[in-house]
Amino acid sequence: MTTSPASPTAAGSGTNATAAFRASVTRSGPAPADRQRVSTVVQALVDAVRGVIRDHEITYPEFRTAEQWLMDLGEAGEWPLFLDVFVEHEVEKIAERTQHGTKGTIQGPYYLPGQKRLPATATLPQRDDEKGDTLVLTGQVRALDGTPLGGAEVDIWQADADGYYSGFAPHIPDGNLRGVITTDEQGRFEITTVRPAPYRIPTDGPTGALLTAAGWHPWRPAHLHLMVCATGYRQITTQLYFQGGDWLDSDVASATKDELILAPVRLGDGLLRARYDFDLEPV
Ligand code: MBD
Ligand code: FE
Repeated sequence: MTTSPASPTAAGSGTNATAAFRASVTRSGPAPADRQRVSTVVQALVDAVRGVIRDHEITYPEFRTAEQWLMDLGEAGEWPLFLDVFVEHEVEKIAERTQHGTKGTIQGPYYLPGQKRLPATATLPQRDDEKGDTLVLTGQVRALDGTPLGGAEVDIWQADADGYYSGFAPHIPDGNLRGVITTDEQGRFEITTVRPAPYRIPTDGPTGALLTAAGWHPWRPAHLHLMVCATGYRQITTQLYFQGGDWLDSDVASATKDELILAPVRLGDGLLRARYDFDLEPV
């Protein structure tokens, strides 16, 4: 057993994200495939790829490079990272068409279920020497018609002040900066945490190699992830961003929305405070 803190690697976070994804799909089980739907969608996908090859006159060396890179992506466990960064936002926009109330956005690859359950006013689990500005997020969960939803759950997870997630970086204790808050009778919550740093896609893995090869930056703006649910209401999976923060207008994962930007204020006690209310639609 090693006691020196290992530094995070793409292989480490990718492998853990792949394991987390497999665990999540085993729980819900695969949807039965509709043969016509599979045929239509997969045909369209293959046609799109063939179209790119024709339009851009893809060469054999380019094709072999792509094959190699796709195999690397799987071996590094980075399929969840790559798909959630480059594709999930498009799927979320389809879901958004039928979703009323608070805006959702992508879940990303770093959700872990079963975190510590906390009362309405709580501090997220953190290290004794947790780095960063203290942030207090208050708000209310309510129905679209304004009814407060007591007993709702606010599942929150975030990166630390260095931009790393517990469970996906070896030097952070399990469960750090993750928790499931239950709202009080008024539907209210007050979560004390630290302000996260922007997230940088690991540069030492295949997704990072692609970003470098294309000259694209690897950054997501600083964000909190939240899943808000109450019995009888449609669950919201979303993220909250910080006004004035870096990368808000060029998120590599294309997952920002104007409605999801917090404007924290620093009061006399030196703490950053922000308020955000969640409006859930009935199922
Ligand atoms: C993240 O933290 C994230 O939120 C997404 C969507 C993709 C990669 C890392
Ligand atoms: Fe994230």
